Amino acid sequence: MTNGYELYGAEVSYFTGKVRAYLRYKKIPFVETIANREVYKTVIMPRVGWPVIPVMVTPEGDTLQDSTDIIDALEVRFPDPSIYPATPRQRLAALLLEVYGDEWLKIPAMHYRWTKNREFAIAEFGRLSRPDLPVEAQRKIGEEMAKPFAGALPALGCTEASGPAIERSYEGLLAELEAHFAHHDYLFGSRPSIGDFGLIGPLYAHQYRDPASGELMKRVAPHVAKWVERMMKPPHPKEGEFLPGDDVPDTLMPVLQRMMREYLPVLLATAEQFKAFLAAQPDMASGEKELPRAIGMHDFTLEGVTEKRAVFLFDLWMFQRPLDYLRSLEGADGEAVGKLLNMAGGEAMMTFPDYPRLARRNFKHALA
Ligand SMILES: N[C@@H](CCC(=O)N[C@@H](CS)C(=O)NCC(=O)O)C(=O)O
Repeated sequence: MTNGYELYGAEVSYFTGKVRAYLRYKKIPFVETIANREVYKTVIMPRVGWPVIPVMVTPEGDTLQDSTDIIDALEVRFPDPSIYPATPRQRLAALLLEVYGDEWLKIPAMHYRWTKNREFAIAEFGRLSRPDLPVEAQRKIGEEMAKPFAGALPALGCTEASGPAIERSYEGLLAELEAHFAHHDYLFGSRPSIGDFGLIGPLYAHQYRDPASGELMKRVAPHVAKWVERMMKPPHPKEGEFLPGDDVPDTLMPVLQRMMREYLPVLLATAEQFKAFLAAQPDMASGEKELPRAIGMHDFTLEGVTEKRAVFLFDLWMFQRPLDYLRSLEGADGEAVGKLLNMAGGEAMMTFPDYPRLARRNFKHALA
């Protein structure tokens, strides 16, 4: 047994923010420990096998990793109030926006952090890892620790060529969310949903807390900044309702349209590339060899600019959630979400090709 729920993470971390916001809304008692060098060595590596946060250790001593798996395990233990809308349009939109926040909005988050908040991020990385050292030594350590993160920019498609398009897309998204949060506390009413928790990942640590990004958000999208504050310090934990009548507010349509326009072609190409990859790699198709995180490169287009990015399996694992839900719907429910997807420009989701199912084993992707 341990002392309640233990969260290992950091203020600078995308997915720790998602889990922390959830724990606070649900009023689940937890202790957060900063994942410094010692914690990576003594807790994260032995339990998870690779360096990643957030990690949760339950009171029974079980390890959970991946924000989605952490949240879903806790939803079983603390079901009320559910963060999953019960009605089809809201639920599908929430699941879609979780994937969008988790995977696609990494692009602007990483672009802004490492091109506009670099010195701050390096100082924070050093301070969190080695609080015992003087500032100059922390800076050197921060510089080392930042390498894999800043080095991931080209794999995410963040380059000098795509930078202006990333900024146009992100500022467009901020304007769309601003129009929504001017009228609603959360995406679907007065209760946060899994979609809100997906979006808070990029929109807290990177886009609100990093100073240059926070200045931009507060200036051009003050209602979005207020939503971030509500998410991170819920004024009414465990309260609120989803809008009646399965309403997906019109103000969310431009956000869903942006997701479908920018990201659905990438998901389709990723599914096709995964099938081709397995056909060419029998030892991976048979499960003998571990799947890699990325399976090559492909083109993507943002605001008219085409750039290359790595093809990540994480996207396909996450996309199974809205896809499974969509495929489970019949009759009037199926028709209702069909109309929603049409309006969002996401018709292609209804004929999305089957692809080999992904599961998580030993905190990594594996064929199910
Ligand atoms: N999708 C995972 C991803 C976790 C993740 O990417 N964590 C970042 C920090 S926010 C990290 O530790 N990355 C190290 C790596 O990916 O190698 C989650 O939801 O927990």
